[in-house]
Amino acid sequence: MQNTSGNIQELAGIAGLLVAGDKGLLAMDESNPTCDKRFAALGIPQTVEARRSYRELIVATPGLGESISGAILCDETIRQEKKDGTPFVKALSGAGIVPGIKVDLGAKALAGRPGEKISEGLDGLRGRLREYFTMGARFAKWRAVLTIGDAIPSRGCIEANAQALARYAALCQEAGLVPVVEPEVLMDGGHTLERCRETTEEVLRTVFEQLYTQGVALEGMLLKPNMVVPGLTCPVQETVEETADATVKCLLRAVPAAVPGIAFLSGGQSGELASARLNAMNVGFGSRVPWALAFSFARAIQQPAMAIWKGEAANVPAAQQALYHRASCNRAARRGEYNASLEKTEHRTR
Ligand code: 5MM
Repeated sequence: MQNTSGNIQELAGIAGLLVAGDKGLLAMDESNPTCDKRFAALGIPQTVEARRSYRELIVATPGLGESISGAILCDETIRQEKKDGTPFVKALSGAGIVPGIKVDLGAKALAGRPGEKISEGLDGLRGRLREYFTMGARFAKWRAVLTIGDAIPSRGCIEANAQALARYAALCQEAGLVPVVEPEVLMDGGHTLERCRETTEEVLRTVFEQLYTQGVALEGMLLKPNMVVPGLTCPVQETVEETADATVKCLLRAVPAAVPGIAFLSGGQSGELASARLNAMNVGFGSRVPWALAFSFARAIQQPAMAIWKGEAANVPAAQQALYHRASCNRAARRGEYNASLEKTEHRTR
């Protein structure tokens, strides 16, 4: 372990807490453009106040802490408060949910590599992390985006993103924040499950090589990868069990055992499918893998709630019910106890 910050035990404690038992992370860190795009599709006004109200709905959902260990916020949200003046960070901590923060500044076009992206945000990151720690964040997240296409992702794109992820992770650990390392191989396209598997393995191997080179303590971080699935428009769509099998076997080849947990992104899968695939992984491999198999979903937890809310105060309780339900389904998936019948017996908030 090369990290010299002397706080590795503390980081390992937080990382362990985030994936303990049957809980997982809630990603509520959509950038303003992404959040606005989702609001626009549902006819919700795209304003600071609408985004604040929606995030208050989430943070104030009764019983959310039963399934959610940590919530990832964005820069706008971490500075906001509930209507009664309670800072979101305080409300989350009060509900037993560890506040986290997304710190990349977005995926931008990678020079000289048409169709490929590099996530930016390393300049000034040390200062931003210091501020977020003071505000109460105890973990952070950085997402790299890899696209599958003709001759992409290139080695240049994979290596550039892996190095940025590793430099971000090292800075987080120095600041006392657990880095959640998110290399996302996108589901967009007609590629096969096998192409996703080989790309994901190459990306993960490169990321862990860079994490080692930059002296990141694996015990004090979490990995947030894509599941290994066929492209959205691939004519062959493998079964839930086949994707679970491919995902875990890929991870076993590329992710060191010292990493305490794997918290998957949902990547545009439906809530039900994401829960079913996570469940199948825990049923088939949960007791045989070295890391916790958890979740860090955004759309697969939030989408039904946002659609019910529609920006109307009167819809808040029903939307919170939907959010609580999806979070509870994923909690069941962590235990390997999720099945389709749970979708009919709505989980009720307290
Ligand atoms: C892949 O996106 C992450 C997980 O969300 P899904 O479960 O919906 O795939 C998510 O944390 C994402 O990184 C944030 O929403 C931020 O995205 P943008 O692109 O708005 O910064």
